[in-house]
Amino acid sequence: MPPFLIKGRYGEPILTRIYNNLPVDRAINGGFGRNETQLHFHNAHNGAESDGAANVHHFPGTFYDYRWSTTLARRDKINTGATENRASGPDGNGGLVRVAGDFRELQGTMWAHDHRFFFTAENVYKGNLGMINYYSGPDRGNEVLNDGINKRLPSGRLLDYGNTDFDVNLVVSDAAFKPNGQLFFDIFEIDGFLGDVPLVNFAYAPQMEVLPRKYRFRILNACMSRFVKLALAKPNGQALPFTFIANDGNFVVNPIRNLTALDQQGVAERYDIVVDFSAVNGLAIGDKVKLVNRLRQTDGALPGAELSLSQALFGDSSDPLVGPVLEFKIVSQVNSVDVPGVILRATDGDPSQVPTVLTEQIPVVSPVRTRHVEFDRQRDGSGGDSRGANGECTPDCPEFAEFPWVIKVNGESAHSMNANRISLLIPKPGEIEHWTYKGGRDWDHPIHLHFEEGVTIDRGRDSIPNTERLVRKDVWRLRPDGEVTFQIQFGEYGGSYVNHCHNTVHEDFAMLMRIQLLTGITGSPQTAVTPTPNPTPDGVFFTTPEILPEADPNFDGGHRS
Ligand SMILES: [Cu+2]
Repeated sequence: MPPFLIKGRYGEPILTRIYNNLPVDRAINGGFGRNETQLHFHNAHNGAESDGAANVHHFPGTFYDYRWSTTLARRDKINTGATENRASGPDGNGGLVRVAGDFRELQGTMWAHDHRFFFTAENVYKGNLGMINYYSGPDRGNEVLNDGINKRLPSGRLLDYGNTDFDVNLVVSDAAFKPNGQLFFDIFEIDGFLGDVPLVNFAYAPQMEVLPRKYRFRILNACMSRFVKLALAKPNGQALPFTFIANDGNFVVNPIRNLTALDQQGVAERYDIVVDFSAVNGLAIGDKVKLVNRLRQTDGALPGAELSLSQALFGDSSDPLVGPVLEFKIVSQVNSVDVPGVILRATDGDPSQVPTVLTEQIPVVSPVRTRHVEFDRQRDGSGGDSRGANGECTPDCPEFAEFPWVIKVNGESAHSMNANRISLLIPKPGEIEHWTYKGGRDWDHPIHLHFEEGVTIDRGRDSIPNTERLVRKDVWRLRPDGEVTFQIQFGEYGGSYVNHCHNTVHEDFAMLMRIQLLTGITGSPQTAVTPTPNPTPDGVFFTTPEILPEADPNFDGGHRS
């Protein structure tokens, strides 16, 4: 079964009802996975109760309604009257529905996945994930509609919006199998889980037929722990250059052309690229192009060496994930996915464009406050403090698990995940902050901040690639002993969100903290911290969360500013 793809558009909210039809008996899970779920819509601007990560998992025999509002960020500050044509979604008839908010914050390539605390890796690995594309005025998913707003990126022309004939989601992951063909997973491994079988859209070594023209690919790393570095190889083994257009669903201002490899890509990062399979790149019908992973990884905690394309094409004896993961075959005609029965031909031509400007830059300004967040491992072996005095977790966790992965805010004490504890608090919407994430020397972490994207400013003493510099992201690789600084602004909604490592094994063991957003709006329930929901099969009871000193927004390493 391939992962699902949901097409959303600005101006049309989505109600998604998730039924949990899993068996009630936990013992028949095949050795891993929890029969409880909350579905996180990765970084869409939704209210906390619909973010799928507020300790709101539900049980077999129940459903949960997620209100995916398609909110465009800054709707409370910028373009509040919805007069800007670029802040819009397709109306289905060639026109646009304008929405309030900042068009520079339009999102495109996103995904959704299980987020049951302490069991996320197991449940995602079992297949509870899919992709969600948001379509907008500029990013219409229609390559011929010419209204001065639409960027006409490769996509197709048969549907008003959301064409996928030439705009294809690629979910890259790794898996391991038992002799009986069932998935294997090691629930006792805490550094990270690496599979030995590469998958694209859950298929092993797939081949995709393409026409000799431009395609857009939306590439998601959906591994549990693995980093990848992808490149394209022509039949002669040379790199096929491509154009980078979006990072984590956010357009770069100017497309970055003639790349011969992507940056390393951590779990949950999305890279959108445009590839031209035509004679422009010396390709012809019958040629085959390979998508190749060039990054060796044999340790769950961090990646190893980057191999050259020619080395990687031959595979690597220490890592079966190095090498081709997907083959493209250039053909003269394909069947349309968007309108079954229609034949698309090489002779149709390629009306798509990759314009030199895709969006405008959000300026970096002096922040109202700064925050410093360290992602670390308890070196004394004492473990984190996910368990309370009686050995219980909130929510319940595996019986014998210990929790070495911890998070520190502004130099205060280190903590592992507890859904009833607030580690960081945003006092009111609209204030611009600068955050610095810091990693450790023996590992790399792809860190995900829910709900808002940050403008990536700086990587300390490391170089910052063009695909990240001043680019909006929602997942940052820290790199071994590295750090990254970004500008962030919260708005629109209050409530309980999280910040965590997206190496899902680290996340489960329990590198995750709760963040509280307050709205300051009189009459709103989010003027105060949110009581913690504690779901049970018989209903929900609420508890009052512990608030750490560093969740005082002005508390900075021992002094109050
Ligand atoms: Cu991590």
